[in-house]
Amino acid sequence: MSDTSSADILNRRRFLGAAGLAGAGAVLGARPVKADDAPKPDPLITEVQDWNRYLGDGVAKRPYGMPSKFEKHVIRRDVSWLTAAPESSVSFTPLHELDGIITPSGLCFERHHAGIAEINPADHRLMINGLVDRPLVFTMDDLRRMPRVNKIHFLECAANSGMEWRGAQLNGCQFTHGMIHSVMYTGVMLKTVLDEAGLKPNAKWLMLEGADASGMNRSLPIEKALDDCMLAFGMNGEALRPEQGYPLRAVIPGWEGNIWVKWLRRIEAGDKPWQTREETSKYTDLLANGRARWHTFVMDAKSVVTNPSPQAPLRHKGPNVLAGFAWSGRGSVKRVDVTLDGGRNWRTARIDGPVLDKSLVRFYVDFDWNGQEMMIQSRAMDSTGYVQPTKDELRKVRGVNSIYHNNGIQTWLVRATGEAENVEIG
Ligand SMILES: Nc1nc2c(c(=O)[nH]1)N[C@H]1C(S)=C(S)[C@@H](COP(=O)(O)O)O[C@H]1N2
Ligand SMILES: [Mo]
Repeated sequence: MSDTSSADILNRRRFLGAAGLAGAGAVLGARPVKADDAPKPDPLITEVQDWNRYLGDGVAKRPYGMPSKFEKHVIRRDVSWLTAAPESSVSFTPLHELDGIITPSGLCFERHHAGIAEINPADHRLMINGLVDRPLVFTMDDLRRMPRVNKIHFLECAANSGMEWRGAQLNGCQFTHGMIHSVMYTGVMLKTVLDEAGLKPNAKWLMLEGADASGMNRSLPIEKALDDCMLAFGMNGEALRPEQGYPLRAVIPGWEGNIWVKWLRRIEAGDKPWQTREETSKYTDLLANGRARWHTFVMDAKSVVTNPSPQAPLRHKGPNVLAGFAWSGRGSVKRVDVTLDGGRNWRTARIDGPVLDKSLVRFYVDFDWNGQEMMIQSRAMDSTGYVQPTKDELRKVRGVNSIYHNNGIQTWLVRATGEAENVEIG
């Protein structure tokens, strides 16, 4: 496989007529032009189209803009057999349809334990109690009058890729890796709010509690709370979406999604961790020896190639763009390596766009495809020097009992037809 040459770049374009195409091919030594490419007028060029003839919708006909009707396939999806009820379930981000590093708000995966709470912000309260000097209650207006910050962070559910622990299972990066999103949050630093209440010296842990019907709560160590956590009321420049915890959610950068409590209504300061249901029966990692890992908060470095992938087959030979995401809960992404031949040769991917702390980064490999079978993998390295492990390396240490924290390297087999499949290299 060669890197993209200037001849390839020329061949990507469609020339005005097939004569031109043949000419360019001859000069540049490109693939031969087939008979059915013979000169044939293209009505899309020669005929006037409807959109060119008639007036379109006027302004304000679409008071809240929606994607083009030709993008209807770009949606969150669920897997019906995965959970018993849609109120306690998950829908997945269509990673293969995205670009850049920001997830559009309407495409952010959702994980609810008791459905979406619909809360009027005028009726929402945030209470701070426990080991504080001044127990306080904040309205949303109170929070909006405190010093405000904007930060881009990824949120990954600890169960992302959880179905893949025992072997390749779901056919599409939307399902294998789609329990992640990355948006810009607006809100206040958690520290600002805690300073106002005044933490007592023996306050070592916080308990965050949601206002939804699950009353979900989690324990958060005070060092993390004072470091980079936020209380967010905004995402991507507007209010949080109901699915994401409107009107207020916790942002716990780099840590498993479960602790990012949505519809946040209470923070209690205490001197030890609570043993909430989420922390004892779920969100613990059962090891092969019967012991369990507890409080495995951090999401380790991980990456996935989103294009090509089972939902996004290759359609053209010649120049192609391989695209993917990488992230690390311990800092920023330093490097991403990609192999097209099952690990025999690795090349360093081109990271493009912002490289931010605990945020998704976008990577590309511009490559040439002559129709050969490929085994595609990506491997992320983060700012701590940690390198994303293979799934087998992970299984050796953790066994296969847990569904959580699977950050192993993903393999896509791309067949000669361009179709891709979720596989593992034995
Ligand atoms: N109140 C409340 N907060 C919650 C949940 C919930 O069900 N209720 N689900 C948690 C889980 S398990 C995850 S992975 C994230 C999902 O956030 P999202 O729906 O914005 O993707 O929210 C977390 N916060
Ligand atoms: Mo989760």
